[in-house]
Amino acid sequence: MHPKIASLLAKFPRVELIPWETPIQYLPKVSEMLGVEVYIKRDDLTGLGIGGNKVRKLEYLLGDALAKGADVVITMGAVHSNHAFVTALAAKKLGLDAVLVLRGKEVLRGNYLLDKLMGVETRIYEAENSFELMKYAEEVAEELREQGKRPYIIPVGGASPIGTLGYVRAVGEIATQSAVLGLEFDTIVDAVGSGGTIAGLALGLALAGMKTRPVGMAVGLFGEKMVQRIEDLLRETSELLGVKVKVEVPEIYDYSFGAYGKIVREVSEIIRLVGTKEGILLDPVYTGKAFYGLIDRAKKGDLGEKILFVHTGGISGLFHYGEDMLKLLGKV
Ligand code: 5PA
Repeated sequence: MHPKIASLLAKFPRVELIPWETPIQYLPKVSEMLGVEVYIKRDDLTGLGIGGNKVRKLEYLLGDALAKGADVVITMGAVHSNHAFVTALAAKKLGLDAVLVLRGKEVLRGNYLLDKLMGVETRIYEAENSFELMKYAEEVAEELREQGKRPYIIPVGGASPIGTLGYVRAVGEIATQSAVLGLEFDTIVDAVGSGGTIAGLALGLALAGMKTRPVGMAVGLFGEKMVQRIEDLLRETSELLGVKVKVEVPEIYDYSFGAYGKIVREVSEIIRLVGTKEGILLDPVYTGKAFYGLIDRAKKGDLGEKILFVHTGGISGLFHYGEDMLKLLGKV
């Protein structure tokens, strides 16, 4: 752990949900194919439930919830939300209750199936996007308060300044691991959904004084609102940490293929390629699209010679959308 990052984070309450440092692995076949060195930070192996990036954010978010005396956690997302399921599971592990405010078609697959199997309370609402669910989450919180409960709301994807600390910490881990490996990455690439992961990476890299460039691959439509959200997260998280650093919004490319959650053949092919060449499973909503973006940009020479891809998890997506993917891939 990078000493400066460790000391900046020391004052924040954190519950340890990740029992290890996630490994950084070399991807020989993909590297050979692209003519650059591609490494992967295995944050799919964060070790709670289905793993993924959300567990890092939850170490600080649930640390804060416990410090504030909460007894029930409310969060929101699409029915396939990795974040929602992992939040509920981590909350329950810590003895807290959880209510999930979700949107979309109720199909008993992937994470929604896991929500049900784990007996998590879910409520489904109509909304254009997950950010619109906040008003329903506030209604649920009010209802719970009237019953004498102490609710704690976690925003979509855990994208708050406290959640963002999780990825500042991840950079602290990457800094020492890359020093041990004798590697200096030109770029760190990840999938951008709610924006918290890329904001934490960008801030962490600036604090650690690393030259590595963060590059985001947007998996939902990327516009001014998102840039604003990431700018706000960068500023508010710096304030929370009590540091004065000016960090620009990272480079972000749109690899949504037209819509968040749209399942497409090109991405399904990349998932099969990385699975069969490297033994690593990506998902069709987040990491598959981001890895497609990595391949595309690396071929154009935009990502430098040494690239670190952050595998942010999301394996449940394969079990939610696998049939659609198979149809797109055609018969084997
Ligand atoms: C998600 C997000 P950020 O939200 O921090 O930008 O991370 C994007 C991301 N990879 C990357 C995986 C596997 C993810 O699940 N998921 C959301 C969810 O509800 O699960 C927040 C959208």
